[in-house]
Amino acid sequence: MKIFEKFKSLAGSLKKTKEGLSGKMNAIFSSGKLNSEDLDKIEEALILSDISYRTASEIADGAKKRMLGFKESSPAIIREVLRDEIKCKISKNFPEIKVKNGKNIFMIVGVNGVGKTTTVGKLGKYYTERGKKVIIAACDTFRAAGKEQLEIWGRRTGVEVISGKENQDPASVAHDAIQRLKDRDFDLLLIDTAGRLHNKKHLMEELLKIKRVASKSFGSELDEVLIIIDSSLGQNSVVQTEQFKAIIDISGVIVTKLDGSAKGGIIIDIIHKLDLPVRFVGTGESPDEISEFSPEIFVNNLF
Ligand SMILES: Nc1nc2c(ncn2[C@@H]2O[C@H](COP(=O)(O)OP(=O)(O)OP(=O)(O)O)[C@@H](O)[C@H]2O)c(=O)[nH]1
Ligand SMILES: [Mg+2]
Repeated sequence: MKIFEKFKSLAGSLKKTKEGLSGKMNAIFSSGKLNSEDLDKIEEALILSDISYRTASEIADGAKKRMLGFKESSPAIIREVLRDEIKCKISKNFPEIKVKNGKNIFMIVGVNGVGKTTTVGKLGKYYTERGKKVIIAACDTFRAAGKEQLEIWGRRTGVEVISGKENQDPASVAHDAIQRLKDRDFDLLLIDTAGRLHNKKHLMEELLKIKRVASKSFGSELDEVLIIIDSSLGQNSVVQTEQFKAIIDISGVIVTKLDGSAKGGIIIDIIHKLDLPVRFVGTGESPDEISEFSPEIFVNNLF
């Protein structure tokens, strides 16, 4: 698959963030110089795309320092310097996310309504198309609709779904799905969980229990615990990630609803401030609307 094809939906879904940033940035770039007033404007523009104040100042200051090394200035140079500054903040050496040979488990967590179940459905299709045999555990036994929603996704994408009865202990559903993962030639189990807020102690304990029971049945740690966050919630989703991370080990982030949001700037904070890799972005409601994340493509499509 060509690079452009692979990330096309990531580029397209940044349209709103780009629209928000471009007008302001272009006005700054067009002066061709970068004085302290312009730096404040850059900071403001970044904050409006939901980058935190601290990160926005670091980016503007970093760009200013870099500019000192240039004899000349032009709109193109300023743009490149800013892009480079952001790229440095989000290009970290995280190990790649991969489905290794043998058995793999990814567990999906997050607050209510952020797109967990939809993402599980999309990932089922994504990895099936890449030659993996995928099975899904519907561990949201809280809402009857949660299970039905996944069964529909399963039929749509040809992925087997293991679901429990309403109000069954979600950890036992995970356990049953792991037996199936081990007994049959499946490569990857995706565990969907019910939405919850970090401050609901019993619900967070339930999540830890699912993880503990799953690791025990699996015989090793889960490969990934991915938090799903809704980009339209802006900085709130950065806070949510931080709060979840304090309670449960998170290995990566999937940012949904980027297609309808101008707040794509949060991705910079997730990587830079929270030191977590962004693995995928959700770019729409359909099964194919998921894209791998690339720092390069992200920055090149910001402004
Ligand atoms: N536009 C857009 N909509 C999305 C995306 N991902 C999910 N949605 C929509 O967001 C809504 C909620 O999605 P769900 O997958 O049910 O969210 P959830 O986190 O499983 O919700 P709970 O299980 O209730 O916590 C649905 O209407 C989805 O179609 C996305 O990337 N883009
Ligand atoms: Mg759900």
